[in-house]
Amino acid sequence: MQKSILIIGACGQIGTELTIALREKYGNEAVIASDIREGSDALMASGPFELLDATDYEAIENVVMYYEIEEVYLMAAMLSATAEKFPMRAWNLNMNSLFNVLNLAKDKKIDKIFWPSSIAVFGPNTPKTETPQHTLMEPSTVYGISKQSGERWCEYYFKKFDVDVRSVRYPGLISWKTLPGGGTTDYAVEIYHKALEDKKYTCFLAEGTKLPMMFMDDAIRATVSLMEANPEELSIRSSYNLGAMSFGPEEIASNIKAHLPEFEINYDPDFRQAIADSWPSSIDDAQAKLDWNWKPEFDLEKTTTEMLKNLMN
Ligand code: AKB
Repeated sequence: MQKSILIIGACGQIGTELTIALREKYGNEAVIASDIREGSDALMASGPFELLDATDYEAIENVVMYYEIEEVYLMAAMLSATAEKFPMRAWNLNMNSLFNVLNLAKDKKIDKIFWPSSIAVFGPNTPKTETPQHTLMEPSTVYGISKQSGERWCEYYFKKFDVDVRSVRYPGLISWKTLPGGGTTDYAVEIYHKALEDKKYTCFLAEGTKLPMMFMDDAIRATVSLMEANPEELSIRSSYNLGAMSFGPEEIASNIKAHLPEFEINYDPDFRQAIADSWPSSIDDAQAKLDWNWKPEFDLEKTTTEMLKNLMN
């Protein structure tokens, strides 16, 4: 029998593409999309959908029982910039949703969990370049504190209750199908939209703000590979560092200029600059490479070509 998968937060930036990818792999009926609101027409039409609040344990349990769910991908979260504005709402959403699925697995109602962490787990005292898997963390943002706490709980549930939970620390993600919302790395998506619409973009991060980034196809491939990996091979049950490329806004702008010579970038940094300044500029993902053969396929040039090609259509 085909395994049954639930995606919570299926209508967000990652959830949308993950749902499509998992439906292609396991069949439309095997992948139940859920979110607090409905998503794109393409997502809604492609398979089962449930309106679901990630903080409501009983509602999740009902869906899990009804569809005989084995694996849960918990993609619902409040990201870094919005979380600074609503700290308690961010903490409640990011932590309660995680406890809901960890407890379902502890009670043997589901077998496996994917939960996304982020480069936001690192803080201003962390080594900035080639940030190691194990290092000083001390996150200084609401979102980062919730993600680091989440990592500790994942490892605890794995060790204490044998819960099969797997996680990666996503860098900023660049995609054309769904817009991100409320993140500090969102500029790296907005810039492509504005380049095509207005031929200019005012960036909310300063020139030289180098951050780790990844094209969505790589992020989805990483997620699915980690979930398919042999559990014996996984040495990390908090969350794996994951790298692909690192650049500042001026580098992405000059890449866009190579395709659209009239494009102009300006800088007007806001409160998100302080968040970006607390994060690493590049990531050492040797452990992910070693344990489950992680290898990125998209660099900045390839990403820019894909983004412009798809957004122009
Ligand atoms: C954000 O900017 O908040 C996210 C992240 C790096 O986790 N994209």
